[in-house]
Amino acid sequence: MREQLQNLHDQALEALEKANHLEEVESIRLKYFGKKGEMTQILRGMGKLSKEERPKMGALANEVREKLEKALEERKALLEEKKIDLQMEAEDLDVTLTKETIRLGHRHPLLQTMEELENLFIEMGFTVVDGPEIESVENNFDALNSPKDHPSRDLSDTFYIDEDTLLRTHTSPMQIRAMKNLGAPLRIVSSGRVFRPDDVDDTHSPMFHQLEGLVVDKGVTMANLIETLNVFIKEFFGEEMQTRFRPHYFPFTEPSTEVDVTCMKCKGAGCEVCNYTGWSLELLGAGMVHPNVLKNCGIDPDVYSGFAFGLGIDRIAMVKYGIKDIRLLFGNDDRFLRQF
Ligand code: FA5
Repeated sequence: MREQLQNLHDQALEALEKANHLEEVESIRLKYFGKKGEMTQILRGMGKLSKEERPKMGALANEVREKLEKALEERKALLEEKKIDLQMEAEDLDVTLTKETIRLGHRHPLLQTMEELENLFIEMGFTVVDGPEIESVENNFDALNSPKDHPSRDLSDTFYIDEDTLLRTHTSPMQIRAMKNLGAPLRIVSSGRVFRPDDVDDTHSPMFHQLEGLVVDKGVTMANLIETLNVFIKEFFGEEMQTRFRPHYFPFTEPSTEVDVTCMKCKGAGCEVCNYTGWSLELLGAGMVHPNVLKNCGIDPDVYSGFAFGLGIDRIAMVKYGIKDIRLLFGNDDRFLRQF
């Protein structure tokens, strides 16, 4: 039995040394210590030994068992450690590896322009208010003193939803909402999308953006309007920019004007961008709020007066960044957008 124990000991250790996987260690354990394992059998055979031999063999068997159990544990621990190392090696990050970089997006040039405009007017003491794109005919036309036969009301000039509702054709209904909700005095700007069934060309889009400004107070004059717009234009485009006020007609302002600024490219000298006029595209409409509009909003025109203006934000972005075609702003072409 001594020899048997010695052989078992040697064979088991040799097998353990060769074991490279935890599963192998487990099958060795079962081979020797399982229910029908070799070591188990030997221990069971102890009973057949003589009284003198039993304690000696018992002590030897215990020694072998302890040694083997220890060896099994050690091999198991070693292989477990090795397994973790291998796993870590496989998951290791190679920091020197170059990977295609992810380009972060940024705000659309139109939104950037809108935010820049709003911030400028906030600095000038205006409050920003927000309004709906789906408007009532009342706010978009009637309360703005627009005659029932005004051409802009035609089906061909307005997207109607039903008889009383439309997609706002300008941000001017925000004048009505602001005056009715806030009363006088007030100083607000409001920007957003507007819609007109205009034919698409370089400078026209059926969906574009406007920023409306409105000041109502005692003693407000056309001089305040011109000064406010001049300060804004110079702050936004640069000191060298000149403004040109052309007389115009809007039902909701009297007198009314349209405003152009110096061509950004030639600074007024005349070039192909401005068709050799020295002036940029028409940027905005403005005027003194019509007394009927004040009255429609419950404000006494004998006490209060006001001015209003409506800027084409897309056109402003075009002038500022030298964009020749408005369609580029809505085309979502990454090659165009990443320039801003
Ligand atoms: C108006 O919409 C008036 N509500 C502006 C106003 C407000 C006048 C307050 C007086 C007082 P107009 O239709 O001219 O005005 O449009 C204003 C600006 O929007 C234009 O100067 C132009 O810059 C821009 N715009 C007009 N139509 C288009 C279009 N189809 N595509 C892009 N921009 C446009």
